[in-house]
Amino acid sequence: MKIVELRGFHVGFSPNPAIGNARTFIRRRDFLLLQLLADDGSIGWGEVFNSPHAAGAFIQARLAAHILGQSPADYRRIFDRMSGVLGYDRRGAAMMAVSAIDMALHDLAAQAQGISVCAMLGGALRDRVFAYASGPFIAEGAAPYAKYEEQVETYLKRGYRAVKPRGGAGPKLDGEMARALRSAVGPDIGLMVDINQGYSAQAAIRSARYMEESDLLWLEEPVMPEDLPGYRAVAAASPIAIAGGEALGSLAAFRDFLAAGPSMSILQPDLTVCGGFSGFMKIAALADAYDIPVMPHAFGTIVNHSAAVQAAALMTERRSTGAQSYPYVEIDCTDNPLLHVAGAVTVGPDGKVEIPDAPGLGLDLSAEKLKPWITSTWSCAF
Ligand code: SMN
Ligand code: MG
Repeated sequence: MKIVELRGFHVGFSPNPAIGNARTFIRRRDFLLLQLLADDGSIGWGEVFNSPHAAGAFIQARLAAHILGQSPADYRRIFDRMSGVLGYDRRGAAMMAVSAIDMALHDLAAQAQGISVCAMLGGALRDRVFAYASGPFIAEGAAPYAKYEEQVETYLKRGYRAVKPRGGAGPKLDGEMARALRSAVGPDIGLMVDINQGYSAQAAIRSARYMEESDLLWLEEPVMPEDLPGYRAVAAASPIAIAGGEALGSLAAFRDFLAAGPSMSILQPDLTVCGGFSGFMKIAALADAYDIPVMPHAFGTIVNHSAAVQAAALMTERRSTGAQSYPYVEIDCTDNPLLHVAGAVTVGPDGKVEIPDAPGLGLDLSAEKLKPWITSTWSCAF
C-alpha cells in the first residue's frame, strides 16, 4: 500500500451560544480534517484541532513530499523523518501537522491489516472505556454558572457518570459552583473542574481551597500550560489532583513537568497536538515510569474522538479518587455537529463508550458527510 494523495478539508461552524471558558468565548470552531489516500482506494483520517490553517500550509509546503509514495506501515520511520523537518518549530502548528499525518497513517496501516489501531498497537486493555461529559461552559453575562445544575442534569440523563464544568470566573464563585453541583449530583458522580489556563497560581490555589470539600477528581489547567513553577505551587498547596497537558506539543515538555516533581498528576495529551499516536505513546511510556495516569484530551471532531478512544484502550488502569478507575475519554457535550457527523456519539447506561474493533479508527466518514461544514479544500498528489 502506497500513499498517492493528501487531501485537506477545512471545516468549521459558529457555536451559538458561544462556548465560554475562563479565558475566552469561542464563537468559531475551525478544524482541518486530513485524508490520506492509498493506491488501493483506502482512506486514512487525521485532524488538526488548534491551528488548522498554519498546519495545513505546513503539510502542503513541507510534509507532503515525505508522505507521497510511502507505505503507511512505516509510520514510525515517517514520524522520525517528519520530526527532522520541524527545524525550530517543534511544539506548535508544525507538530500539529505531524500529528494529523501520524493519526491518518495509523488509520491506514491498521486498515491494511484489517484490525483496529489499538489492536495494531498491541491490543486493547478493555472493550469499553469510561467517558465524561465535557461541560457545562461559562455563559455570557453576569451569572456565568447559572445554568450549570440544569445542564448537568441533562448529561446525567444521557448516561454520563462524570462531568467537567468550566471554572475560573472567580475563586469564590468556583467554590459555590462546585458545592452546588456536588450536592445536586450526590457522592457517586465524578466531578472535575477545568480552569482553561485562566488563573495566576495564587488565584488557582484560592479556587482549589474553595472547591476542596466538593470531592473533585481533578482540577484542570489551573495556570498557563508552560508555567511549571505555577503548576508546582498549585500542586503543593492543594490535595486535589492537578491535570494538564492538552496544550503541550512535545515529549520534552511532558518530561519537564514529570521530572520537576509533583506538578501534574494526570496527563492529558491531545493526539492532534502531541504527535498523533506516535507522540502519545511515547508520552504514555514516560508517564508509566512515574506511575501517572494518561488520558487523551479531545474536543473536536469525530476523527480525534475516535483516535482518543483507540488510545484510551491502550492505557494502563489507575485507581482514581472516585468510583471509576482511569483512563477516561472526554466527550464534548456542546452542540457540535462535527462530533456526530458519522453517527451520534453516546454513552451507554454504564457511562462508557465502546471501543470499536473495526479496521483502523473505525470511522465511517466521507467528504460527502462533511459537505455542509467545508469552507475550503486542497490536495497534494504526485
Ligand atoms: C477545551 C479546550 C479547547 C476548547 C474547548 C475546551 C478544554 C478541554 O480545555 O479540556 O476540552
Ligand atoms: Mg481542558
